[in-house]
Amino acid sequence: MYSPKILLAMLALLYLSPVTNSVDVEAKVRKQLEEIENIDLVKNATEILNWRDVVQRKAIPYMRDCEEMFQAGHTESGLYIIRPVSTRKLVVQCYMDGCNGWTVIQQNTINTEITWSEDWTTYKYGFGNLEADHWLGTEYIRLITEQKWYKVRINLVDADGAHKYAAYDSFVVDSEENGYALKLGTYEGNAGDSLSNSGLKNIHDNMRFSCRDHDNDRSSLYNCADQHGGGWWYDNCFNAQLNAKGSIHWSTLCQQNCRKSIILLRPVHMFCNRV
Ligand SMILES: *[C@@H]1O[C@H](CO)[C@@H](O)[C@H](O)[C@H]1NC(C)=O
Ligand SMILES: [Ca+2]
Repeated sequence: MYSPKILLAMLALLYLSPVTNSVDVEAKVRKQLEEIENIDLVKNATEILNWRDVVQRKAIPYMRDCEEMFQAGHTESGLYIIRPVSTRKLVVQCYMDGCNGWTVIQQNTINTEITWSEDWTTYKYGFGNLEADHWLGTEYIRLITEQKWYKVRINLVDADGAHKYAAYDSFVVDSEENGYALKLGTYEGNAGDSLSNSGLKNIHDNMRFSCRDHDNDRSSLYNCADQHGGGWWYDNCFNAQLNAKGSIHWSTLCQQNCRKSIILLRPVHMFCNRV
């Protein structure tokens, strides 16, 4: 799973800690890494900021999301191992903004190397590079949103390079039996509401997820995912579609030409204790 080089680098780092038996250490590192569900989406595991804590079984790995990581004192953005309720360990990209810890569930850029044209199972368990363009996995997103009341923030860079956002004060992904249907709260932001505005032709709120081998959309003529690529909560077909190669669309902001999107989650409860 890892190039020997990376394993060696990890071992070298571990030796800095007070552990003695090298055979034990190597076995321990391998075992701990194998317990991480989506470790294949990480190119260099030594960049996981809390991996050493995880290997040494400190309390940190049992954080449920990036907000809990932040509250535990991890204020640096980057990769972290978390453990949402009802799943094994998971690596996620955390964006720590000095006040909150946001869990990144998607990133796409206009020059992306990934095709986004994946099947249901690949969307379910995630793909891409967690440090760059990726989909965390529809199942993992569902598991995270089941734990607490989350809000979502979609950061967009428009065609002119301006940074805009759309936020919804609640975000839930339904069960797989219900097609991972999207449930959104109230919109707020400056990118416009392209997901739940009933004035637009397509509404993504309450839609089920579709991709090339699962047509859950509201077009009776064809599979929107075949026509437009990627996987999304397609209607008939879309006013927003962030999961496509070379085409990041948010109809109230950009016409298939946004430069970048990032989708982030955090629990709604928190207060900012910034000093
Ligand atoms: C992996 O990441 C670590 C920490 O950033 C770095 O020191 C190391 O050189 C990287 N290894 C490889 C093989 O890229
Ligand atoms: Ca259809």
